[in-house]
Amino acid sequence: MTTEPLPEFPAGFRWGVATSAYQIEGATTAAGRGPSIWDTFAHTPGLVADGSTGDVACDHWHRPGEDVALMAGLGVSAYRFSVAWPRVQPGGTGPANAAGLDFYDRLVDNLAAAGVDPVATLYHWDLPQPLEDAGGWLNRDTAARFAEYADLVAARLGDRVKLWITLNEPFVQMSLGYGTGQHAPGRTLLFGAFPVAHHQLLGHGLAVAALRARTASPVAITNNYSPVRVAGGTDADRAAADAYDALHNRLFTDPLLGLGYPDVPGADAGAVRDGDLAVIAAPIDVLGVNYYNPTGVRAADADSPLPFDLVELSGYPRTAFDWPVVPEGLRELLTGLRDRYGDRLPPIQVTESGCAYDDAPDVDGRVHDPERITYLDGHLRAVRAAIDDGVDVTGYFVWSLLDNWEWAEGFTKRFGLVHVDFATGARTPKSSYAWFRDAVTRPARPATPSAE
Ligand code: GBH
Repeated sequence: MTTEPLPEFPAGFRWGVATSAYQIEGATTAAGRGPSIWDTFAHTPGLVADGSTGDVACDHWHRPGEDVALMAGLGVSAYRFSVAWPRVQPGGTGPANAAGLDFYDRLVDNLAAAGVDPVATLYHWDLPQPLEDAGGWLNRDTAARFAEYADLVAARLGDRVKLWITLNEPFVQMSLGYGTGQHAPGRTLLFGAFPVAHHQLLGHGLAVAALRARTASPVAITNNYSPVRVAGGTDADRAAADAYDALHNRLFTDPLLGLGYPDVPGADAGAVRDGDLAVIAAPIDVLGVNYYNPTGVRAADADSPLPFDLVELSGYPRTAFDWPVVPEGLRELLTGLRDRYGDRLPPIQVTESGCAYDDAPDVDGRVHDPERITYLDGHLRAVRAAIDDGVDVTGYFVWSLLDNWEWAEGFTKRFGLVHVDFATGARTPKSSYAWFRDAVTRPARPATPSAE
């Protein structure tokens, strides 16, 4: 697969790959780790597509050296990983479990030795189960617990982490975790899940303060965004699209940037106390943006429990997840954020972008994934175009370094630049790995697009 050389990116642009703890680590009882809501969810029969769990996952806990070497071989300047809260506080409260933190301490040093900046996400959905038993993110107390946990991690990893990300995709934690129940903890509260949004944001704001006291490194939050396309021509369709846009794209970002909550059902449910909005609007240095695809929205049927209907966008290629491939949606998203928030918007890093395909080794043991190369090429051009539009985008992380445990889809969806044989743990770089290596080493090295 050959593509034209990518346009150059600004000097200092951060090229990275991303993973998350429960999706790759395995070793779920090692070094004193406690259970998380995802252990509970995955071990409940019928909730994960292939009945699998993250008990072993990519066995990264036993292979950190091999995985750092894969990153060094890629030439990326950064690695976004997440710290597992139940490794640091097995019961969700109390002093740090030093053995759990040791792992990340070594990882951070190994990354630095390989010339890769550690970017740490503090929460990628693996809430300690004891906190869920006390109400989870529906309980205001969880916000304070999260800030204490952030303090423990920062006390140990401090300035060696080059960018701190408090939460990953609080929208998905709220909507799939507590709204529809497709993710852990499997609650089905629909719009009754709004307190989960507020308590995560409050936890974020309190964690920002805790991090500022421990580190001079920049602090961020990662949200997922989806440009909304109106499907249908009626006023009701447009109103439904606006409602979905407020819920998906503004519910977290408006209050983070000092604008308070948009008008979303449930957002007046009494969770918000005096002073909370100021805590939530604590300045951040970077906005992390995860993008997968736009969403088509039209007015809901009369009997629908939701005020909108999501419709499949036609006319686009699709990934193995059936998500449409729309690279121009990323440019639209980035310029749209700038247009919506103007001077309030901090610099952006695209903290996840990637795709799932049914990648398998060929007879020679090589893994060819030309669709992923096309996908990444298109999305990187979209980022470059947004930079030309004047949007301050300072990094791009591929989701993911490794094929991994894809939540409710188990092992059935492969997002990696590196193929993983889940029976043996064997890693095989795909052709997209070689392509991305050549992309990230520009412009320091002349472009030699790989033809693999
Ligand atoms: C991220 O979430 C997660 O951070 C990461 O852990 C995960 O592995 C990765 O993405 C891949 O899934 O069917 O058109 O309605 C992604 C959040 C929410 C993005 C659902 C796509 C559905 C698209 N996703 N959304 S559609």
